Amino acid sequence: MSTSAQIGVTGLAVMGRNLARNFARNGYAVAVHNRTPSRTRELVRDFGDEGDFVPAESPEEFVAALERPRRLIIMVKAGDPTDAVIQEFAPLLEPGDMIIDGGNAHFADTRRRERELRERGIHFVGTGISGGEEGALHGPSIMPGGSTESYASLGPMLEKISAKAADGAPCVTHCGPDGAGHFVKMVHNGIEYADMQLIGEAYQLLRDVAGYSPAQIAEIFRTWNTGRLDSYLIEITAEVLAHVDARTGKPFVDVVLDRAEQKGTGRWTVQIALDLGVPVSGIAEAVFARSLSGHAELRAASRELAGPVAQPMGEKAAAAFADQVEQALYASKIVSYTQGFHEITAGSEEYGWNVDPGAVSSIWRGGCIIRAAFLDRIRAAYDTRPDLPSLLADKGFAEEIAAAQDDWRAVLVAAVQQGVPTPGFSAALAYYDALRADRLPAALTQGQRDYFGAHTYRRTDVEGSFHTLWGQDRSEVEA
Ligand code: NBP
Repeated sequence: MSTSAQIGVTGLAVMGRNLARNFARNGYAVAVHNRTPSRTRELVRDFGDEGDFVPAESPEEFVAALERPRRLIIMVKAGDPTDAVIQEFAPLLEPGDMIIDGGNAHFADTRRRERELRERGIHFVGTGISGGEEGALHGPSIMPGGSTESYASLGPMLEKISAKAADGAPCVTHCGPDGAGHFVKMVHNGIEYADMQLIGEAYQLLRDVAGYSPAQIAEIFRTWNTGRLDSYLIEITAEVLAHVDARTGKPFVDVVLDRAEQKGTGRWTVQIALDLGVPVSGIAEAVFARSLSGHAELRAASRELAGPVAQPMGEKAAAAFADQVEQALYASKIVSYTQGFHEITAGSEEYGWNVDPGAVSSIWRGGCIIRAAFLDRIRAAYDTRPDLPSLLADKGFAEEIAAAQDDWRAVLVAAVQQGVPTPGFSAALAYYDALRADRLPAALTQGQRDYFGAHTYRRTDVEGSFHTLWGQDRSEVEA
C-alpha cells in the first residue's frame, strides 16, 4: 500500500466528496474512504481524472495510505456518527497525527473530543466549513480550531483550497484552540439566519406595503446588490424571486410552502448566547420566525384574528418606500453583526480562545453563505481598533446608522400600521435604542425583584447593595 497521500477524507457524501476533489485539484494526493465503499468507487470512477486519489476500502488501508503525521478529515453526519468514526480511527493513529472534523459539530462536543484525543497525543481540529457543496468544491470559508501545532501543518493546505477574498487573501484563519472553530462557525450560521430573516422582511414589506411583484422586487434586490448590501444572499434572493414556476407559470416564491426549516446551528447560537448572557435578539427572532412559520395549525387557527390588511401604495410612494426599506435593512444588518461579534468575543473570553474578530470578519469575505462587501467594512473597523467593544462603537457604522435611522423608524411605523410582521427589523431597532438609552426600566425590574424576593439592588449615588423593607416601614438597609 502506498503511503503517499498528504491528506485523507473519510465520509464521501456531497461535502466530503467535493472537499476531496478540491484538495486533489489543488495538487494534493488525497486518500478517500467511506463507510459504504460504493461511494469511494463512484468518486474515483467519476472524478479520478481530476487529480491523485488513493481509494481505500477499510480504515486500516485508509490510515496506511497517509503520510506522517497523518491528516485525516472526517466529513460525516454530525453527532453520534462523528464519535463512531473517531472511535474507529483513533486506535489506528499515532501521537502527532491529526483528526480534522469538518462537520457541523456542536463546539462543546468538539471540546470534549479534543480533550479525549489530546490525552492520546492526537490533535483534534474541529473545523467549521461554510459554502455548501459548491464552496467545498471551489473554495469554502474555513474556520479551524485546535492546537497551534496542528495549524502549522494543516494551515497551508487549507489556505490553498479555501476561497479567496477580493484582495486575494485566503478565507481561512486559525480561530483558536479546541472548539473555537466550531463556535465561530455556529455564530456564522446564526448571523446567516438573521441575514435571511431581514431579507425576508424587506421582501414582505416591498410586496405588501409597496405593492411590488416578485419580479419587480428581484430587480430592486439586483440594484441593492450593486451597493453597500452587495452580498451572496442578496444576489440569490434576486434569483429566487425572479424564478417562475414551470408547472403553474406563477412566481416560484408563491408556490413554495411558507414553512421554513432549520438544522440546528441557529438554535445553538441562541442557546449559547443565553448561557453567555449575550443579547442576540436578531438571531433569536430569526430562529423563532422559522419556528412560527412551521406551526401550521396554530397559524390556521389564528387567521381570522383582527388586524389591518396591508394596502399597497402608489408607484411614486412605493419607490421612495423601497429606498427606506434599504436603509432599514442595512441598519438592522449592522445590528445583527454587532450581536454576532459580541457572542464571538464573549465565547472567546469564556473559553480563553483569544479569537481575533477582525480575522474572522476577513475569512467570511469569501466562500461562505454570508459573504458580503459589508465584511470588508467590519474588518476595517477592527483594523482601526482591534479592541473595538462593539461594531456600533465604530465611527463609520455609527454614522451610517444615524443617517438611516429616520427611514428605519418610518419603515417600522408603516409595518406596524399595516400589520406586516417585522420581528428582525423591530428587534434590531429595540436593541439600538436600548443601548443608547440614558435610563432603562431595568431599575424598575430591580425594585420589583427586591420587593418580591429581597434580591437587593445597587444605587446610582452610593456604593454597596441595598434592600428596602417593603413589608415594614420601607426603610432601606445595607445588604
Ligand atoms: P451527511 O451529513 O448527509 O452525512 C453522510 C455521510 O456520513 C456519509 O458519508 C455516511 O456514510 C456517513 N456516516 C453516517 Br450518516 N453515519 C456514519 C457512521 N456511523 N460511520 C461512518 N460514516 C457514517 O453528509 P454531507 O451533507 O456531505 O455533510 C457532511 C458534514 O458536513 C455534516 O456534518 C454536515 O453538517 C457538514 N456540512 C454540510 C454542509 C452542506 O451544505 N451540506 C455545509 C457545511 C457543513 P454512508 O455513505 O456509509 O452512509
